[in-house]
This record gives sequence, structure tokens and C-alpha cells, in this order.
Amino acid sequence: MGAFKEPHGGSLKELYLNEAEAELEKATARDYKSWNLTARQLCDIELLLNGAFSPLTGFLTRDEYQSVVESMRLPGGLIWPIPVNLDVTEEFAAELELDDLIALRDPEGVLIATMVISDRWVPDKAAEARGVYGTEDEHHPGVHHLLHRTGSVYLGGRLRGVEPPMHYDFKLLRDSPSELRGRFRKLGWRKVVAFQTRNPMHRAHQELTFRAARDTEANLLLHPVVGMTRPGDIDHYTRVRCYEHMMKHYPDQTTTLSLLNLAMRMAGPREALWHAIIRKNYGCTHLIVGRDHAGPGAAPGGKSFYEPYAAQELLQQHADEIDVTLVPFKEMVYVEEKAQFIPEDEVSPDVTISRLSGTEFRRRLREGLAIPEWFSYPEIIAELRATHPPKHQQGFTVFFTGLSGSGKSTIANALLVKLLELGMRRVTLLDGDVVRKHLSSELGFSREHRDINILRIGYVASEITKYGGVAVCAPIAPYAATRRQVRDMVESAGGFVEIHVATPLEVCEQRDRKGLYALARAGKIKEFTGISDPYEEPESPEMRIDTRNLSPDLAAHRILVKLESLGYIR
Ligand code: PPS
Repeated sequence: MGAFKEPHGGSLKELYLNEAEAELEKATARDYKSWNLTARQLCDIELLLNGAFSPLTGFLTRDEYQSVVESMRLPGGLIWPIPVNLDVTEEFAAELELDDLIALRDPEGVLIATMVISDRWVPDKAAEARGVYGTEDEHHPGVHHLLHRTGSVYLGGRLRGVEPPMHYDFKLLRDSPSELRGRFRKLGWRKVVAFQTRNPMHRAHQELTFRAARDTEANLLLHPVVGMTRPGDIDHYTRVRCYEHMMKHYPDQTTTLSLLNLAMRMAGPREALWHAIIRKNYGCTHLIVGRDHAGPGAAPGGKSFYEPYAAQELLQQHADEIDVTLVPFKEMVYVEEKAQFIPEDEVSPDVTISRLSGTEFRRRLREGLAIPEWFSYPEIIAELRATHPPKHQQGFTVFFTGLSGSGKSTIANALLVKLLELGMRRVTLLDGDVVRKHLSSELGFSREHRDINILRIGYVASEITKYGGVAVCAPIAPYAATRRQVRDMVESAGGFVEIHVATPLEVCEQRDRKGLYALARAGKIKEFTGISDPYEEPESPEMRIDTRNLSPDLAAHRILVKLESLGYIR
């Protein structure tokens, strides 16, 4: 395995035009149809343009896509495990002809690249989910994103890069493959082992990276992902400050830190191969791969989507071809007698070991409990505590969902008053009717309009939550995928407690307080939830309430008790 051999598939494919060409492109692109890149596409295009996705020269064409999904290879035979597509809406796709040029812009309208449309097709997303993720289960965040947040038409074609996507944060830590290769060359690093992570690093990670570097006689690259990771992960600003603290604990000249603006798919084994190819393009010779690398965690029921060592096995099979050496990650445990971290399989039975799982660590952080000194460095813990206060100091959202007339609003109002009585935080009620009056007065009840309505509520609730308040929401919110999107949004800011007000349809209809069910049965109101429009029951809400035998007062009281047991109130 030689150092600095060619990147995956030959030379680095940097797709930027030179300055003069870029100026010209900007002028001509004014006449092109523009597509505003999504957050995921902005990550993808950055790595396409800077060569991290070499040998790709643009978003995948139909043949490339088909071949990648089915066989993890590009049509020429080169290994490429993850489809990188430009997904758009049907409306946008309908405006285009093949061979048209389009302008790809960031949310501010800055031209990032142009693309010639060589292919346009409607993908079979179920087949893509099975091929790439090995499952159609929507609990997998990659599958969920594909089925619910990905446009229904894909466009493929070559890119002409005009300007890299702008970053205002950590500029000095962001490198293109050629920049990082240049740094390694300058430093005389001939072997580089990369450590991929989407989590804060603690002492166990430090020890394992030390060992990996020592065993492979390589220098170390900390290469954390700062693009998109699993929903609910610790934000990258906090993590990067932690990595910077960690860097001070490595011997000078052995280790470097660089940020990777990758949008992870959490595709487990296939993603591990992808990570290896990307690191190869960045000039690395080795990649550390641990247990359940890039896995999305367990599905409900506790079973993992991937076997714990499937990623290591798949990469091992293809490591020669990619020309990256796999460094398998051993689970590290702390040995009290030696005051040292040691790989689990090297520990003798007579010593006392301590371990703290990531889940347990996060629980302690959430609940403001002590974190043992051996686990991490004080400045890293302080950084995490500053941005992740314990639950009773965080904001949270209580999200009621249920049929019209189920009792959501009444219970939400009772809960509001009880929370105000307790004090401690500011509380805002976002009731269905109130929101429709003040935020969504122009919207009706089509699927599209309901989604817009719910996402608006989610957005406001996530802002309230972010600033430490309590948002109590009470829309019907009939669609599971939209509720999930709201949960993801809010959980990135604080707590989310979903309460299904599960009063059966017959009871709601019997009550018919507003007379709407009668009108819906008579066909005078269209798309009425439960009658002529679906209500998808929540599978695993934090709480379910049936108002048949429960007064609003008691229901609100039970919710308070639940909030207390979850740690949000004391
Ligand atoms: S949604 O689906 O979440 O956007 O609905 P929401 O904003 O909560 O609005 C529900 C209230 O609007 C009244 N209403 C209807 N509901 C359902 N379907 C149709 N077609 C409809 N038309 C009007 C109804 O009074 C709902 O109020 P609640 O408080 O739920 O009874």
C-alpha cells in the first residue's frame, strides 16, 4: 500500500472552472433555469466539485445510478457504493429538456455550478432503499429521507463548478482533497490513518487513535463529519470546539484536524466503503472502522439494521481495490489498576474495568449527573455542558396529535395552565385553530397544505424550544412522516414529547362539537380527517391518552407526571 498513489479511479476530479471561465459562466447562467440546492445537495456538490467524490464528474446519470444501486459499481467497473443524485420536484423537471443547462444555486442565490441535463428519470425509491440501505424500513433515517424528503425526479449530468459553497465557520479547518494532500506532503507524512466521527471525542477515542497510528506507523488525521449526520446528534459547532480541545492532548506534529462537509446517509457497510474512497481521495492510506460503522442505531424492537462487523467485513473485501488499509476499531475499556484505556480483547480477567456507553454518557449529560474523570477531559465536558444543559433547564415541545374532536385543544389548554402555575419556563400554545388563524390562514386541508401547516408549527416550536421555552402544539397532524420531520426539527433544539390523543373516531363523531363530522358525512366538507382523509396513528408516541374515561384535568395531570419522569420538569 504505497503513500500518495493516485486517488480512487485516477487523478482527482476537481470540477471548478478557472476564474475567467467562471465569470463567463456566471453571465450566461442568468438565462438558465435555477435550482436552489437543498442542504443535502449543498454538501454533495461541495464534495463533487472539490474532488472528494472522484471519480464522479457530476450528479449520477441514470445508468450510473442503476449500476451503483444494484452492484455498488459505476458502469466502467469502479467501485462506488452510494448514489449521489440531484433530486428535484416534478414541476421543476417538467420545465426542462434534455441537454438544457441549469444553474445550481445556494439558498442566497449564489451560483455554485451549472449542469447539463443528460438524464432525467423517476427513480424506483423502494428498490434504491433495498439496494443501498438493505431495508425499506422507514425507521432507518436514510430510508426516511429517501422516501419523504427526496424529490421525485432525478437529474443527472456533468458539473461545471463556479464557486465553492460558502462557509462562515471554522474556515481554517476546512480543506479540499488537494489542500489536505498538500499539507501531508509539506509535513512529509507518507502514511496517514483517518479517524471518521460524528460524535464528540473522549479519552477512549484518543487512546484508540493513538494505538491505530502507532500500530500502522502512520500519522493521524481527525476527520469528523460536519455536514449532515444522524438527526439528534450533537451539533457540529460544539463538537468542533471539543475536537480543538482534544487536539491539545496529541503530541505536536503527529496529528492534524480537518472537517469533512459530508452528508452522511447512515448506510452502514456501503457507507464504510464510501468513507474509505473519500479518505483515499483526501490522501489517506488507512481508515479506522469500528463497530457498526455509520449505522443508524437500532430499529424499534432493539434490532440493529446492520450486523456489528458487517462494515469492517465489506471494507476488508474491497480494501485492496480502493487502496486503503482497514484498521479495525477495538472497543476500549478503562482499567482502574493501570489508569489506562485498553482494547477489550486485551484485558486480563483479574482487573477492574469501567466503561460508559455513549448512551449512558448522553443520559448523564441530559440529567446533569456526574461524569467520571477518567472518561473525558474537563474542558470537553464543560463545552458539552454549556450547550447541552440538563433536561430540566432545556426547552421542550409537547406535541398533541389526534382526530378533530378528540380533546387535544382542551387538554392542551389545561396543560398550559398547569405549566404556567409551575412557572420556571415561558409557555406558548400553538393550537390547531389558532395556528390556522394566525400563521396559516391561506391554507386548506389538502395533503400539501396540511404538511405546510404542520411544518410551520414545527418550525415555531423548534425556535421556542431552542430558546428554552415550552411549546404546546395541538394540531391534527395526521401524517406520520410529517410528524417525524417535526420531531427531527425540534429534537435538534431540545426535547420533543409526542402525545397521541387516541379518542376513537366513533366517539369524536358522536361528540361532533363543531358539527363538522355531519357536514363531512354529507360530503359538504371534503378531505375531512377520519372520514375522507386518512389519520395515520403514531406508532410509538411518548404517551397515549384516551379521553373516554379521563377528564381534561386528569389527562393534563398525567402529562405533567410524564414530563417529570422524563426529566423536563422537577
Ligand atoms: S392539520 O391536518 O393538522 O393541518 O389540521 P389542523 O390545523 O389541526 O386543523 C384542524 C381543525 O380544522 C377544522 N377543519 C378540518 N379538520 C380536518 N379536516 C378537514 N377537512 C377540516 N376542515 C376544517 C377542524 O375544526 C379542526 O379542529 P380540531 O380542533 O382538530 O377539531
